[in-house]
Amino acid sequence: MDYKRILTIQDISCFGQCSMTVALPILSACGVETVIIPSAVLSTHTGGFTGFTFRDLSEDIPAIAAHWKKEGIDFDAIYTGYLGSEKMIDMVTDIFNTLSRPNCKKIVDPAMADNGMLYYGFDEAYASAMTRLCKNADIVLPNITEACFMTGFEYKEKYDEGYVKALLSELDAIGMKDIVLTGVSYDEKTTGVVVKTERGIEYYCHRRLPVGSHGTGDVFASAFSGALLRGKNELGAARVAANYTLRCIENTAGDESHRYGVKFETAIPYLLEELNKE
Ligand code: PXL
Repeated sequence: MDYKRILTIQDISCFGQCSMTVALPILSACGVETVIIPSAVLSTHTGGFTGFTFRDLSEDIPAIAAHWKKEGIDFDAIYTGYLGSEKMIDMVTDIFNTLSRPNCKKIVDPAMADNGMLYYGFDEAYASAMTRLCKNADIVLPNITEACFMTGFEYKEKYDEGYVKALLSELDAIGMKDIVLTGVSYDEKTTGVVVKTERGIEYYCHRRLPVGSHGTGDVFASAFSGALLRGKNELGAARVAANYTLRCIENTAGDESHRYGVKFETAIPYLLEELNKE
């Protein structure tokens, strides 16, 4: 089997089942060599906790990248998530340019907003820096809120296919390449992922559970990146990632003390089943 190497750049939220603590095990389970750059270290993620610590690690990044360049360490894919500062975002563009193997897939999950709002600590300047980074990616994985922040398009809670098509056209117009738009739901019972590639616009629709869970965007993006490196196309990788994310939410539903993340670990055998289908 082809053995691929991916670099993921995102924060370490020490507690909370998101970002790096989710990406590393999921990508490893997918059978890809996973290399990390932590963008920041927090005691917890910023959603629903107060008083968390935050240490920005951007100062350390250029030396890490320079060392790898000297050692000839490079990547088949680079996948970024929560970065935490504009400085860090700009460094990622340099890393894209210096550490990519030929045909390296640059995957950017903007990881900055949800439900119509930017995450704690982010502002318009952060959103524009993230938009610049997304323009340098091969595949972007925004939710509807993030897509709206990047384009200035009006955010709506309820929308139809016409709205989603128009939003995708806006992303296209500002220079995004392949787009995987997550959390696209036209009714109460279903939700899904819209995938826009050279093949056109496709929609993978699945059941919608009546619970919102933290960290599911990171579970989805990690499984998507792993599945892509295992040879799935974008729609296939979106299907694997969406099915796995749904299973993780089901795994966690009903446990009110576990709203900060999803129990993704015990669903890993299911991820592998999905990955090995076809
Ligand atoms: O799951 C996205 C994420 C990652 N990292 C940190 C976050 C969040 C979302 O709130 O706060 C630190």
